Amino acid sequence: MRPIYTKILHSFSPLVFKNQFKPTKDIKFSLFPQIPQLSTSFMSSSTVSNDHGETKTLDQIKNPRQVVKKLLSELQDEGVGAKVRRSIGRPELKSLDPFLLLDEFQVSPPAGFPDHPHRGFETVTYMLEGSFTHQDFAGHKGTIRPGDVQWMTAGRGIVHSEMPAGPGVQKGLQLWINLSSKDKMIEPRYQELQSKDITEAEKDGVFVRIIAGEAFGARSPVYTRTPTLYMDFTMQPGSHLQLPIPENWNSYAYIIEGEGIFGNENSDPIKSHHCIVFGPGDGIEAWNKSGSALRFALVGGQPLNEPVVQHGPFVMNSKAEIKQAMEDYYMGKNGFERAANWQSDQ
Ligand code: FJE
Ligand code: FE
Repeated sequence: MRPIYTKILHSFSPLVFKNQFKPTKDIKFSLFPQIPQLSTSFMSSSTVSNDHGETKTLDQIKNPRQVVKKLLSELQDEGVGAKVRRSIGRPELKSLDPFLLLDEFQVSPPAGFPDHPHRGFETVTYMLEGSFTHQDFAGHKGTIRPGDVQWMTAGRGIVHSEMPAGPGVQKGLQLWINLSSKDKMIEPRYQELQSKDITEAEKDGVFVRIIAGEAFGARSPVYTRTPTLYMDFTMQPGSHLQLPIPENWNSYAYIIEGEGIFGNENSDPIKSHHCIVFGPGDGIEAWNKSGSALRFALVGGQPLNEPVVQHGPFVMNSKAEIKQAMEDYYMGKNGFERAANWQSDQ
């Protein structure tokens, strides 16, 4: 292996975005294979009925999770001319098993994330403002707009571009979720949800968009191969939230707008662009004691507890598998056949 590849991929240099090979069109993958959803029996909510047949959901949180880490994400360069506020994936928060990276991106043309590979994990892109077009080496192409989600399981290999679809600044969140060793080499798969298809629910001044998992008795159709919950909460002033999260999962919140109190009612409010990591417990509690709306993403996932060896956009379990991934990418093998000669047209 030529050492230059190591440097290129490791430094996330723009050179990783230039693929030298020519296209072939021989790999097909189904965009929406039917995979049964995981059971939701972990939820500690229970439903009670009274004599009049009315039902009420109880969120039984006995041990609320406390904030164990708070990180302000500052703008840094990424991709080609793009800016991201990275929280997970920074030296201070190298990873939060199963999460590998969390970027709040803001990108204006001509900046973006041109042709680059992925192997061994999933990327979840959630648009906040503006729109982004993605194109991959198997001919899949689409544009996501505010409130839309693209849940991409890279599996054994994807090469794609992710670029702004309109003028001006386009904003969103991109989360990288690790795949377990048994799933790293699965066929790539996309789950795309338009904003109108995202399940929404409301309770006592707390509005939620359910990207993955279950809240307030409603659930998302997204299949999460690594068990994950992903919510976009908007809390009105004066509202209070309790949400169960399975005890052994890791969880964090990323504040998008406004300020909120998390974990302990008497703690200081946390403002936008902060990522907070929750400690152990059976759920989270949040309060909006400010005069304006609070919006945050709440994410939880079951840790994989496996070795993580990352080389830029390749995340595997060992150095040998990383070496293999780089060889496969540069030689156009084992899932990267279509990388040969492919170039996006954006
Ligand atoms: C990248 C590998 C990548 N943050 N936020 C190497 F996959 C990426 C990359 C992104 C990215 C894309 C979007 Cl749409 C949003 C992101 C990293 O594509 F930047 C490097 N250097
Ligand atoms: Fe990507």
